Amino acid sequence: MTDLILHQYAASPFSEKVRCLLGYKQQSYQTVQIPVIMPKPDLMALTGGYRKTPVLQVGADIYCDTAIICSLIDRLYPANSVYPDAQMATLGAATHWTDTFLFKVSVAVAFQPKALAGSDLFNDPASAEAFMADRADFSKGSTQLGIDLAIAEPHWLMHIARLDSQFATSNFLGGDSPNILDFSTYHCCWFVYKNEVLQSDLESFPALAQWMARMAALGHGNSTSISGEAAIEVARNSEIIAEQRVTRPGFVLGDKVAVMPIDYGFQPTQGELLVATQEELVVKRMDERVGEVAVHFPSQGFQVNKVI
Ligand SMILES: N[C@@H](CCC(=O)N[C@@H](CS)C(=O)NCC(=O)O)C(=O)O
Repeated sequence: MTDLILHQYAASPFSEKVRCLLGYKQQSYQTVQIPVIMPKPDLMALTGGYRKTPVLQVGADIYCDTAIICSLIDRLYPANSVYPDAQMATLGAATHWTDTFLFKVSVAVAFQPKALAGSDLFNDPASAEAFMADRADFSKGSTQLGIDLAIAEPHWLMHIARLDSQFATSNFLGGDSPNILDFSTYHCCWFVYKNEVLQSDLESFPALAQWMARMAALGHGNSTSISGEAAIEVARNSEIIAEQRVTRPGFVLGDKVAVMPIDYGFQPTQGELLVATQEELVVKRMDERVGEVAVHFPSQGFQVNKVI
């Protein structure tokens, strides 16, 4: 059995995407509850800089971004694949739009003034202030995470109405069973409609509400909580499983590189290039608490630059 450790927090929509996929695959895994805001010292020891949530750990291999996390889970547990071979380009495009543009729109809708009344975080002024300051730092240098509610809301309602129409004739976006687009779409809808203040808005979209209930019924699999320190111990006692392979023009194995997202969260991970292929980037790095780890990123949505 492969021991998966999901570094996550309960309110994180992208963590919900992964928890639901693990539920669909009926898997057991461990979780580390990471802080919602910086500092995240145990996570930083593992990733070397990448700070988004969630991160999946398999021994000394650390997977950043749900695009690569979900494809790894599907590869490890291939029954009921959510990546049908014949639709890889379509799904790659659609999930990227959903996890970037639709997610940004969902953040604006979920954090609209009337919704904040229903949020524990925003009911405590000190926590709200710390959260806002952290997220301002997180998105520094990027325009990709913020959008005005006045612009976001019509885009949200348009897509929600289209989804509602489609679910009137189909159980899942994938047809009779879910594909990866169901999971990407679900975490955005969950983020908005888990707030009681916004739940009544779903009454106008009954087929969407039923699909959300079907997705929720997949569950989260079986998870056991462990400490960040225990996860670090696992990494320290494991060998890297990533196999070296550099096919990207202009790069060679062992190049000193920095990898970071292209949209927001410009906190780079630096190390030696271990893998650079069409689909994946892997950096090998050394940390005094963790030992040697391989940090994996999807090529889509990330940039790799040489460090002189
Ligand atoms: N493209 C990333 C997006 C992840 C993301 O934006 N996660 C949010 C939380 S759901 C985040 O990192 N927020 C800042 C934080 O948790 O520190 C993915 O698919 O994993």
